[in-house]
Amino acid sequence: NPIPHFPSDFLWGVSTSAHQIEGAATERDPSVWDAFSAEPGRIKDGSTAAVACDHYHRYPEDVALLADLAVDAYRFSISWPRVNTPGGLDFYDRLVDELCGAGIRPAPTLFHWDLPVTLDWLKRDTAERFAEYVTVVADRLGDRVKKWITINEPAEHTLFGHALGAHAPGKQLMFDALPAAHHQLLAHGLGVRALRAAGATDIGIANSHGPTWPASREQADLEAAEFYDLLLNRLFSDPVLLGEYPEGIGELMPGDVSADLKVIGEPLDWYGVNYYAPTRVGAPQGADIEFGGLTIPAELPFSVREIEDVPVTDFGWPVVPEGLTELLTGFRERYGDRLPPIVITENGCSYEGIDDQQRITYLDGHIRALHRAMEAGVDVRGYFVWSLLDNFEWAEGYARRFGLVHVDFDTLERTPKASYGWLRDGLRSRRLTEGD
Ligand code: GCO
Repeated sequence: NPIPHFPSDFLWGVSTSAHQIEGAATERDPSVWDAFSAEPGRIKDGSTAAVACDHYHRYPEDVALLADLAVDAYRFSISWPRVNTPGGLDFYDRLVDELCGAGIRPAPTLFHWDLPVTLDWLKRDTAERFAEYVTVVADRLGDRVKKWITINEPAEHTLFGHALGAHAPGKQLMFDALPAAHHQLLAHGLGVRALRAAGATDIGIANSHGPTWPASREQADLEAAEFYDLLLNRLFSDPVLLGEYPEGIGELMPGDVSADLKVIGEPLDWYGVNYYAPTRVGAPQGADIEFGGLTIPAELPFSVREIEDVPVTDFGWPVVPEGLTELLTGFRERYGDRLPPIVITENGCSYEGIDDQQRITYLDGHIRALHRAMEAGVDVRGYFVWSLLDNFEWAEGYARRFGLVHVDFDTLERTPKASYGWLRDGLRSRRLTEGD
């Protein structure tokens, strides 16, 4: 187990999100995901997150699982619709107290896709509403919560939710979805300012990133891969890390973009990366491409191709640990001293079964790849496994299991998997070597 070879102050954790685990949907205002899941055909197994893992009522048991796992921190998300509901913030007050009582650092994400159904990222003032919500939360929890994440994966929420329509809010706007990207990034910057005003000094974002591999050295494939990397990676990292959009993008964004970029580029204390795998990209092939549960339409100026000769998860995602090393050393080359310390805010895989040896192989491989990036000089401060529990995997419903802990969605019984024991042994052995 590679865990004991990390610095003693390295932060180990696991991640979840409100909509995917809480349930108790009738006890809060609706989100765009409640509305989307209610539309026939939107969720592959016809399910909704109305109950999910019922974490809202079972959080003491889940915090006990975190304590037994011996993690340092727990990344969860706060449901904006629940905070809008009278008394809704009380749940997070109780959860934070339970975590602190167990000696686990809370690391909440303030937006993880479950937008109040009354709001719309295509509208600029949603960014202002977000900053107001952040202030309410920070004022209530800031005495116990020190580590904050503003926005989770604005790239995916823009692409899947507003360009392709595969996720909530189900808009198929293609490139007219770009304002949703800009307004989420603006919300991130305004959220950072709101957190600073509340005294926060440990703030990050959780952006999804992976290396983009051209399908071949052909010019058409190289150009398609370059465009994909611009759209899915640099469009979200450049404004946050450099305070500027990549060449040619700024003109596509709404409003006074140069003024907005000063907000979006607010300095961060660390930069969160959600890593799952590289993406192999080639020129469009004139037909829709099915990939990892998604349909990439033919009219997009790129196509996603299979990565040959690598294992795949039960979700069909390639397993390429060295892609994490490549991603992080590449970030260090591109951003240099503009790159704050990195935290891996998500890394995980979907496999069936309680005796999930393949998940142990996946995690072991990626933790070793992370260590190689650190040995190459990348400043990484933490690593969070996606996810503590099997949960509502968005448009896949409950068909894809990412948990270290199995959830029986009929009985809601939790059963730690083999990977849970593997991680726990690694984390505890770290403590032994530290002599704690
Ligand atoms: C995210 C991720 C998670 C997913 C995980 C597996 O937005 O952070 O999409 O919510 O469940 O990445 O797909």
